[in-house]
Amino acid sequence: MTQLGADFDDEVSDDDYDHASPSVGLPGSEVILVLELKSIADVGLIGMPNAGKSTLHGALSKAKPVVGAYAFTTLRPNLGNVNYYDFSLTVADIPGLIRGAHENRGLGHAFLRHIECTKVLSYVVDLAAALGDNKGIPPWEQLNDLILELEYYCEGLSDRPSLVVANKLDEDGAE
Ligand SMILES: Nc1nc2c(ncn2[C@@H]2O[C@H](COP(=O)(O)OP(=O)(O)OP(=O)(O)O)[C@@H](O)[C@H]2O)c(=O)[nH]1
Ligand SMILES: [Mg+2]
Repeated sequence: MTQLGADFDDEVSDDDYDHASPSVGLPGSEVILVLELKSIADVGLIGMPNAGKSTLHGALSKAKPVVGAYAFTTLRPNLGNVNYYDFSLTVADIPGLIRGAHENRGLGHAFLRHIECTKVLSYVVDLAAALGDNKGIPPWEQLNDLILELEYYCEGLSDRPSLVVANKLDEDGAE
């Protein structure tokens, strides 16, 4: 006979009851894990503020980034998918880098960390930055500075496959 109640007397044997009895378990363990995402996108758009990264990102993907004619419009990385027939890749629009980013200038090195999580580096340089009355940095210096910031942050980071996007080619004198 079991103590499970009269309705079950015929169906539940004493053996069954013994199996269901709780036993003393082993002590549990606890661990705190800090996990870091190692890959956020296939391609990262890297450039000085205002170079046109977000405009390009919006043109390549369905992302709807905020675009503005001032520095630091983008404050955090945005992802978008680029689809071309059966080919698809993820592109990350990374906030603008300035000289000294590795020393936490501008938006700092938080975003250099995001660049580390992309496989291909796409340097977006503004061909119009130093044209006429514009007081920006000439394109070749932009490229040099960007590469240096990556290297200061993490030696060898700029060795990844990369391409250079010469942006704002439509501006007078840019070509
Ligand atoms: N003439 C011209 N202007 C462009 C081109 N691409 C972007 N712009 C303009 O450049 C300005 C900056 O564009 P964004 O796409 O916001 O630049 P960004 O690199 O994302 O800037 P941050 O987010 O601040 O780093 C905007 O006024 C755009 O309209 C281009 O190919 N030609
Ligand atoms: Mg932007």
